[in-house]
Amino acid sequence: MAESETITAVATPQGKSALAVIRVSGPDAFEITACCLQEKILFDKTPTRYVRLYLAKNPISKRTIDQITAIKYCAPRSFTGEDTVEIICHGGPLIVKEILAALQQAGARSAVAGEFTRRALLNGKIDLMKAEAIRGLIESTSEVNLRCAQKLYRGGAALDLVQWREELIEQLVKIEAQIEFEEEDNIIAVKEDGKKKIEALMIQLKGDIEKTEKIRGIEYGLRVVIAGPVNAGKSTLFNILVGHNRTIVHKEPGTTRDIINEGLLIHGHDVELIDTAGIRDTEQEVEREGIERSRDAIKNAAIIIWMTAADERYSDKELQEVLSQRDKSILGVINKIDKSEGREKIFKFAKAGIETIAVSLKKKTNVNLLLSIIGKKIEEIYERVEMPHLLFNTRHEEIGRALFKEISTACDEWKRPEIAAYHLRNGISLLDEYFGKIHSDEVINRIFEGFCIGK
Ligand SMILES: Nc1nc2c(ncn2[C@@H]2O[C@H](COP(=O)(O)OP(=O)(O)OP(=O)(O)O)[C@@H](O)[C@H]2O)c(=O)[nH]1
Ligand SMILES: [Mg+2]
Repeated sequence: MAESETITAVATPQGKSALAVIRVSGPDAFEITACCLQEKILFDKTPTRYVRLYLAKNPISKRTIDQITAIKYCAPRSFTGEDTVEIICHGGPLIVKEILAALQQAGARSAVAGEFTRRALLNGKIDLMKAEAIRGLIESTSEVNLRCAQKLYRGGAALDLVQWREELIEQLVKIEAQIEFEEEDNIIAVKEDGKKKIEALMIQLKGDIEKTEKIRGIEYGLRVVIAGPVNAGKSTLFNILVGHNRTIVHKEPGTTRDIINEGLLIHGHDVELIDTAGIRDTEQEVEREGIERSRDAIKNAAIIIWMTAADERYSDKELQEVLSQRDKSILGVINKIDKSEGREKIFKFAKAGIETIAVSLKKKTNVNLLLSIIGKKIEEIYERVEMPHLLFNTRHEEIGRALFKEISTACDEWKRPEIAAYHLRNGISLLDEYFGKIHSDEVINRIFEGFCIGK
């Protein structure tokens, strides 16, 4: 479907930069751009994909705006599939504004968010999955999301899912044949065999749904929680890690009463660092609420840094509390060794199999070692993150869950062919939806609403 309007927008971020890229796309892209160049004839004669210097001007006042380079791409060999010009100008916001105004005065319309990619989709230059991948590449603020978007961009699961679709169709055909004809023993055997194949797909899908859930858990950064008894030095460590005095440190036990979090990069990885209220028995209502929140944070953590003071007595109860979180990555930190050696604690923690380090945050003893161990633990978790094979974003997840439901119901109802066939058919439609073979405007709008203008 060809668009009649020619659109324009800056494709690089707003603000000052060395260079900026302005796109013009649509049937009149060449003519409109030519009107905005001092060297109109030269531009007209220049072959496509050939880079040349020009002076951009306002088509009405004729005033020169900037020295630019412009490249023509002829339809359909452009990103949008339309005639397109890419103008590279100096990245001053006023220059960009003036060139855009000139292009608009010459007849282009300002593009809306995602309009270039939407045109690429409508012109068959990319499919829905590629459009989603592009959005993911631009939008990802976390490493795991970027990895998903890159996988999708490279073709992701397409091949697997095409095979899945074929498998579902094959089973559907067999079931439908069964409905038409008399039941015979050998048909029943084929049917049971088919059910096993579908069940194998279910297992794959379930694995992928679980992987996606894990990724969601670290999407906004791996949760690293600093927890432990009161007055152990938790907030002191939090401030060291975030690099400023974000939270109050005080000798009074029970200083931190709430959850305090801050996003940061550790060894290049996104981390959500959380300081918590010290855990102790207390009658104080506010503090008790704070401790509840600490326990919730511990439950949702990927890494627990358990801080405890060397000069406070070892308690079995404390160690049990730490051990109850064994499924997490735990680092025991015995702090304040400037005050006491804390041998018993170090011994008991290490004996219980908890990686333990003795430090003094005050005297800076072993602090660098502590930081590198925390970094290593974060890296270990990121390395262990398994990428999904099929589901790379929330739209895929929704479809994946619905598909799982349909095919598992089909398996449950395998002995009632009409019902099983109905659910298999639904499953095939869901796969078509996944590929974008069938899509509503709503789905397309959802994909494009997250795009920036100029993409
Ligand atoms: N001697 C000594 N004091 C320390 C050390 N680390 C922290 N402190 C002090 O211990 C006190 C408590 O530190 P915080 O960081 O507030 O401890 P916290 O674990 O956050 O305490 P709550 O928020 O009350 O649970 C402060 O006075 C710190 O200066 C250390 O290595 N040695
Ligand atoms: Mg504190």
